[in-house]
Amino acid sequence: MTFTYFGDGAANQGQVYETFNMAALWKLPVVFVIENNQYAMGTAQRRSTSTPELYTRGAAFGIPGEAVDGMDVLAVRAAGEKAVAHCRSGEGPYILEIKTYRYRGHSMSDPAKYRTREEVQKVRDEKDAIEHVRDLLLAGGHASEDDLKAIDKEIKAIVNEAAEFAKESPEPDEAELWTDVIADAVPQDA
Ligand SMILES: Cc1ncc(C[n+]2csc(CCOP(=O)(O)OP(=O)(O)O)c2C)c(N)n1
Ligand SMILES: [Mg+2]
Repeated sequence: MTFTYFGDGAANQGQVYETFNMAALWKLPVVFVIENNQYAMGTAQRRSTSTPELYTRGAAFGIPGEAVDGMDVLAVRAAGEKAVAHCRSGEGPYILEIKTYRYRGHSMSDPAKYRTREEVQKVRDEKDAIEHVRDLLLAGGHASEDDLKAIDKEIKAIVNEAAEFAKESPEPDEAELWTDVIADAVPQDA
């Protein structure tokens, strides 16, 4: 069972459809997760994409799919479970279009001038995924404000420690280029 992730911009590339074809032909147990954050680098989806319902992109290959509110953790879990059950039953691949939003630019060199601050703020205020799950946890009595603060603190420490470890570690050996790189041929009888 494999999950493969790519963006709305990547979803417009030709090799995605070659991959869909072979994955469907070989009934591979793969969930294609399309993270639709509405921008491909600085290009808004409406400027680049003829059919924006990316979850339907597998139709030509017989691959079912569905769109999911990516800002709703429980909806994502439910859709993920459904997709996994589909793949594990031997029916081949499944597409999940996760509808989300990118708060920051594509990279450090992207000042995000192609959209307004108000647009970004509106999503933060109204749809933020972390705030949503926080509300669910508090409302359901699963955690207190203090519990959540403690988790935040713990996570910040883990991230800081990982960043320090990365900065202090030596450059990896060239031989590491091949570590975990797998490019095996599919057996003839598959
Ligand atoms: C094969 C290939 N073509 C083009 C690029 C240049 N490129 C890098 S990111 C990007 C846009 C990706 O958009 P999306 O998949 O939506 O990712 P996001 O910007 O949301 O992170 C492009 C065209 C690339 N890295 N590889
Ligand atoms: Mg994108």
